[in-house]
Amino acid sequence: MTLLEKGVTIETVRIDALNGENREKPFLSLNPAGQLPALKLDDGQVLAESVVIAEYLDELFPEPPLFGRNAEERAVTRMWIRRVTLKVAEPMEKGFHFGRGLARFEGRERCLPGTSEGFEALTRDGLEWFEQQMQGKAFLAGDRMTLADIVLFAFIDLGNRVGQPLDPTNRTLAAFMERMGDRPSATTSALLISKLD
Ligand SMILES: N[C@@H](CCC(=O)N[C@@H](CS)C(=O)NCC(=O)O)C(=O)O
Repeated sequence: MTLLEKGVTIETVRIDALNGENREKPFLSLNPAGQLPALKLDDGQVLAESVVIAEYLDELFPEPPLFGRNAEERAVTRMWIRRVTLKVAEPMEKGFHFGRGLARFEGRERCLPGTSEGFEALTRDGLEWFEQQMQGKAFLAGDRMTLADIVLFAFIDLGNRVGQPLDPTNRTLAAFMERMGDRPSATTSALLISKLD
């Protein structure tokens, strides 16, 4: 979505994460954390961590800004990204990896079987908190769409796919999902992903 928002195209290489290609050489020599995405720069350096990659791309291709036009706006964006990461992304991922995704992930990382329900509850609490925070606002940072919204959108979407659906009583977030889902960057990326299946 970051690339599509900016109208930037880059060369892509498909890695079969479902079958664990990302956890083996040669991918591990690019990203020792064994996760996607990774961005190889022209000088051979490799960046990993999706938010870091997005911020790097935002610096290279500043329009439209996904972090902000000044230090204060960028700080506010980073604050929301961190909150989405801590309150939604991390517990959701653990809930998935330690529960429904256990068969896939137990050979890849330390899993804590039997704890997924607790993590799923933490995720629901986090989403409830965002439901309150989003009241009266179009986006997390107010009236400007930022990477924080893309991250929240992507994780709520992931939750819908891995058995942690958004509680429909979170109406403000449901409306946010519709708004974000209507963006050309969202419809196009969904189309691109469906072609990979
Ligand atoms: N903190 C990393 C997390 C990346 C992540 O969870 N990537 C998934 C995307 S499919 C992945 O590689 N999953 C397969 C695996 O962990 O083996 C980031 O934000 O880039």
